[in-house]
Amino acid sequence: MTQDDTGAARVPVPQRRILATEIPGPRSKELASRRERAVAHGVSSSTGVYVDDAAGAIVRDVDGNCLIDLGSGIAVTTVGHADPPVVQAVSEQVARFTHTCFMVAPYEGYVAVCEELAKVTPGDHEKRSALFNSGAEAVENAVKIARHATGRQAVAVFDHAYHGRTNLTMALTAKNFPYKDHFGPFASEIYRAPMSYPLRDPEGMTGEEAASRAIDQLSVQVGAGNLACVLIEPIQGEGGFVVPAPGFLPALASWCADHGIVFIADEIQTGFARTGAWFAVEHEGVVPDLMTTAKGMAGGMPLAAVTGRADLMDDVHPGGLGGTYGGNPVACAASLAAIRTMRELDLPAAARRIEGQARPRLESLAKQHPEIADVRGRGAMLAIELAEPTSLRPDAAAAQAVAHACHAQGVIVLTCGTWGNVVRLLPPLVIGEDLLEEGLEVLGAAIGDVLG
Ligand code: PLZ
Repeated sequence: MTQDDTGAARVPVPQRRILATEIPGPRSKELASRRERAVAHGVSSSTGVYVDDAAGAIVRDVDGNCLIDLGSGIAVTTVGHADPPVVQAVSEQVARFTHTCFMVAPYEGYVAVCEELAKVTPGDHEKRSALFNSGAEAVENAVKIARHATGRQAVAVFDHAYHGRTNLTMALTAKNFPYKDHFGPFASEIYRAPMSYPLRDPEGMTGEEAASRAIDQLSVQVGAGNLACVLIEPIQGEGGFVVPAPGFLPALASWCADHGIVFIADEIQTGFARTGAWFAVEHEGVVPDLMTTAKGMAGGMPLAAVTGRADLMDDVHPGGLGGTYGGNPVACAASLAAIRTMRELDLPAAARRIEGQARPRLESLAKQHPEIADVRGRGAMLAIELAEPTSLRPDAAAAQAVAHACHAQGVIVLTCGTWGNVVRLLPPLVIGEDLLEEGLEVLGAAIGDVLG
């Protein structure tokens, strides 16, 4: 038991759902009204609760409500909130030093994280890594590296893609609102190709056929010889948990290899055990030239990386990559502890167990409700897409209503999708079976209330 700021004993966060007040409760509402006058309104929050503390798969709010977290802060707390080894590693590192800047006075933690990245990412070729603070920054740097190494400028991305909110990554992101609206002009030399989206593609279209459609468009409209890289999320995150048809990714990767195009997998949301493998490309046997990672890699501390073929990475001149905070020592310590937890608890297997428990529940809900047009995802990255049954017209209002009903009952779920009509689950991989069951029951009841 630790002490709070008044010196009173603090109760450990229980691993169960507790509804102490209505949600959001009075203290959360008070903070929401302070926020109105202090925080830019362009920054929004999907739940109305303000957090007091969190552990494992439970977030406790300032009113004492304990919410089951099926969102992990958008796929970040993969090892659970306040994972004890992460807490210990961070505490020790904070006491030793918090910052020197790796570009000024380097330290072991940065090197050790890059060594781990070489081990856990697919392919046994020689690799290098560079560390950054956010996913968007990693994506920006992957594009810089691909352009430098190929001497080409064009970048291919896909429909429904999400790669970040900075200027280059806004251009790479597909969806206008809320990410890009009135924020232009955008970076040039970005070309968008059709994604494999089994629910909405012509019936029976294979992954290879979807890849040919994309490759043909890029060949005709851009020219393979102008492309520095093809950048793709192996399972799309913000765009709606779109899982491409089998064969799509390998066909794209082999076209890239044939034409000297750098194949970049954006594993920022899918990476680090989330989908039941260390990385989602492994399900398709694809070894990317470069990979971007962030989110789950550091147990909640901000850390991101570009990892890839040594010849491409080392093409960049010394001093060409960097940033004040990239690979911060506290974030590196957290990452080493989080990766250790993933190994020790075999979290890829835990993600597969979560799928085994949750997918049948979601599928049986889909049988009861024809508005659930699709159940998809892999491992602990699962979603339902809500649409009008025959036309497949997206139903964003229903997805929002389901999410709100869950929040009110103390379960955090998130929405996503180009049309905002997808409800997604991203639980911490350490979630207990009972807690997940309870979260799924609440979700099922919310769906029943909203869809009737
Ligand atoms: N690439 C695949 O999922 C971040 C964004 C939430 P940053 N996804 C959550 C929001 O609305 O801002 C993401 C991602 C993929 C890149 C990013 C960007 O990562 O750490 O948010 O910059």
